[in-house]
Amino acid sequence: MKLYDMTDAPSPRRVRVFLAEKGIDIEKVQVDIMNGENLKPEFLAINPRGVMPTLALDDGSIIDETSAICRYFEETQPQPALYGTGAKEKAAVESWIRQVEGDAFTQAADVLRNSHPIFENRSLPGTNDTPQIGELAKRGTDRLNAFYARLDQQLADNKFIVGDNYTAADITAMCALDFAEFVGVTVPDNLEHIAKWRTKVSSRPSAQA
Ligand SMILES: N[C@@H](CCC(=O)N[C@@H](CS)C(=O)NCC(=O)O)C(=O)O
Repeated sequence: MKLYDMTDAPSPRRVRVFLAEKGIDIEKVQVDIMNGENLKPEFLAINPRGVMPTLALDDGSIIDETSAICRYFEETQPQPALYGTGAKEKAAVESWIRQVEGDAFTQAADVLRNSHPIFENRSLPGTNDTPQIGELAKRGTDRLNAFYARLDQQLADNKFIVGDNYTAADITAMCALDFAEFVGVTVPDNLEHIAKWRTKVSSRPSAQA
């Protein structure tokens, strides 16, 4: 089994943190997205979508999409449970992962990919040939700020995003916020609940994975 990875990219980081929390160690192969290595025939033969992370199983099949890869490991090694336990908590984890992916991850990607010259004609990840749209960078910033306010409210009454337990929702949000800050959309200082939660999740050893 191999994980196609790029150390500096935010989505593969979600898988690495998840694996570190589970105590799972697998082979990782670095693919340089900035140099377009993911769009070369060698990688497209592995995953025609050209996206990272990609998990290659020993039977030759591949799994992509971060949450799908994490769910594979949640099934093969259920403890510690990172997708929640019980119907209600599992649903809340799923809901928050989808919110963070749509309202934070995608928005940070829009800010970066629609403004930085290196992503000219690569404004969507993988094998798309899409021109940049400057307005999407502005909209991404606005939507991130709206999300920060909502997340801060959620964390006002919860130790972690869905309650008392650290879950894949926390991993997703930690990686999304670090990515958003990297692209220049910082969390406002007055959002104290995010600040407190962030110190907690970022000080876990897995955050360095
Ligand atoms: N929804 C996908 C997003 C994957 C994604 O966008 N990955 C980026 C790296 S963070 C990528 O592969 N980029 C390739 C490119 O820019 O061409 C997931 O969660 O796995």
